[in-house]
Amino acid sequence: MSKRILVTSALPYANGPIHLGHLAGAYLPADLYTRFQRLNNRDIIHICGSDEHGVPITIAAEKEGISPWDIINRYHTGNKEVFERFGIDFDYFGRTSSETHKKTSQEIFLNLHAQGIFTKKAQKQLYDEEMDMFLPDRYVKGTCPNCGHPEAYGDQCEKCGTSLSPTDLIDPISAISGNKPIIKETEHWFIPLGDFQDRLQDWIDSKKDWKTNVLGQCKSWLDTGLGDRAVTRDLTWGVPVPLPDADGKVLYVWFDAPIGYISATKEWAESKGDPDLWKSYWQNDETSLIHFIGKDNIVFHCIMFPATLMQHGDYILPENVPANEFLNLEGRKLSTSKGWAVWLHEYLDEFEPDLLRYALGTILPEAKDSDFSWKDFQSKVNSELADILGNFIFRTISFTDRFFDGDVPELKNPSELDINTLNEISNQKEKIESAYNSFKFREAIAETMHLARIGNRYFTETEPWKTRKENPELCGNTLHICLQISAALSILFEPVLPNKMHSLRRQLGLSEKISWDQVNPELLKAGQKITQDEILFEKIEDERVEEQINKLTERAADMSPEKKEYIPLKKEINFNNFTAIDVRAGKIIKAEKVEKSKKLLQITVDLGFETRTILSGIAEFFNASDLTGQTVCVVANLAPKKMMGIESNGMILMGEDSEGVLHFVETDAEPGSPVN
Ligand code: B3M
Ligand code: ZN
Repeated sequence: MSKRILVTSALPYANGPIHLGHLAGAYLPADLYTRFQRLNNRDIIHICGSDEHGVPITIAAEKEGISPWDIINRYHTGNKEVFERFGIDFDYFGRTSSETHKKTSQEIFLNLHAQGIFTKKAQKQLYDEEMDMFLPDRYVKGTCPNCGHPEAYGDQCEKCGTSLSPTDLIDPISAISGNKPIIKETEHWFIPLGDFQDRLQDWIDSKKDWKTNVLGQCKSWLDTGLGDRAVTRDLTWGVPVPLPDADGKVLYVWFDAPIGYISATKEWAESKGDPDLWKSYWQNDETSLIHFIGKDNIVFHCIMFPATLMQHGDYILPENVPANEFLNLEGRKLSTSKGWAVWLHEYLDEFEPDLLRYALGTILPEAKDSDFSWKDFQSKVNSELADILGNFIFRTISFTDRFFDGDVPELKNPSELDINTLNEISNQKEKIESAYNSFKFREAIAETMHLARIGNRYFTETEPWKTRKENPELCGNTLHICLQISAALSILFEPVLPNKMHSLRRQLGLSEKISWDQVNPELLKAGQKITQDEILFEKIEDERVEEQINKLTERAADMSPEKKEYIPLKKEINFNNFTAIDVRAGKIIKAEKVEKSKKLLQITVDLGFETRTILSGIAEFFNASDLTGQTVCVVANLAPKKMMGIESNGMILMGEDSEGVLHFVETDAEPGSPVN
């Protein structure tokens, strides 16, 4: 067992708020793991922070017309706070715009540069002439060469997941100006990942216990063969490349961001008054480094960053990278740009953190994508937290309170069932800890809930409401055992439900200095006082989740590109202007092409009181022979107009759709009827 554990979770881009997809990918599993290890008195720190560089930040700033600093300050502060409210227990939440980070990433870049690792070469890049800038990564959009998706980004197609270079895109356009870019040459520093191929392969081959989804991605990268990767970009926002011939160049965000884990650890050490402390985590073989990330970050954490660290030589490599797959929402892919997301701050304004920690914990996308739905959230809260755990604790404590004066009864002459039930505490404890240690959080949570289920069943089977009168000793045994299970649960459920379990321990009179190894069948002493105060879990009414579903669908509808608003095509008129037009119902009785005209049809319309000849520019859309019998609306008081030697007396109204196709405005009214 390693001496120390260094947990990192992916640095969220400071360009938007945290949503449930973020939580399910990295932060909740990282927090469950960290809390579990802390309970086991392991030396563990959890490091995170804001990723404040890269194109996602500058594009967000440009969209709002504010500076990147405004964007990162807003979201860094907001995200840090919302993580705290949710109970993600970071030891340090740094940011990559800090001085420490700039220094640290420049040092690491220079170290590799001094070893002669990078190759500098000219590269053809897309360039926006009007904006006078290169268009790296997400600054350019176009059609994916792999799947034909028309909205692929310069670094990745989000539809098929292929990672791309800007020049791979078909019909690229600049994401900021919409201009068609030109190709221009520029120089960059590249890390020749091919030179690391064998070392990376050996290292990953040794990771027998990594998750199959992670090993699968690594294998596919390694099998394709690693090439050169640019570690610099032509941008003004980022860590400047610390070389004399690098004006206007910054480090590629995926070069500097993972170094953010190191710089944040340095800042943490400083905040502890022990500035060198970070070294015992990053530069010490007795530390296990664990990266919690989402699946889209695997290549950076398992190939690129390890290559950097290997070459540098002074740092440890990750022991495990338990990356999660994606979380869908109500059966659809989560998408912030489409408004299909549940924001954590909005959730927390409505519900308690522990409910989501549990509900989301039971559906973490550990092996494959999973789906969050509000109905499922409600059912997890109502039929598991409230009906099983909450009910078990409530009946145990209130029964003790009412019939035993709140004293833990003694266990006397336990039956076989009593002993077996008590043994379940240790059985479940073992199963739970082995699940936590192997990053199987869903299983850990299910096994913990299982202990509550065992307790609930035992309570029902032993019928203390009957034995209370018939055989008080048996009744005392039931309550003794149920209280011991409750006490064990108050620790075993601590990683998932920290607030609720705190409250439970208070009711059971347990001290706050708890640890996992205390969990045993004798946590409570006979005679010890317990007090009932609050009910742990209230059920969630249907209306409350329906409200959430409505909020989600309304927002998505609001943000949908199909959403149309009224854009006036003509200036406002008054009522008299409108009534000045004499529109009548009519029926076409004859139509023919006007000779030598591509567009005009000569149409004879029955207006009831007379027949009129009207010329209409619809020949490209209709066959003259098809029009007989068509009902139409006609502007009857339009001044006559001569075209191609024929006088037109009126106008047939047509609707024009978004493709420019014309449609008749039909009416069932008799010819001659006014249309108002
Ligand atoms: N900011 C990407 C992401 O949010 C990125 C993670 C950096 S971890 C070093 O998916
Ligand atoms: Zn694609």
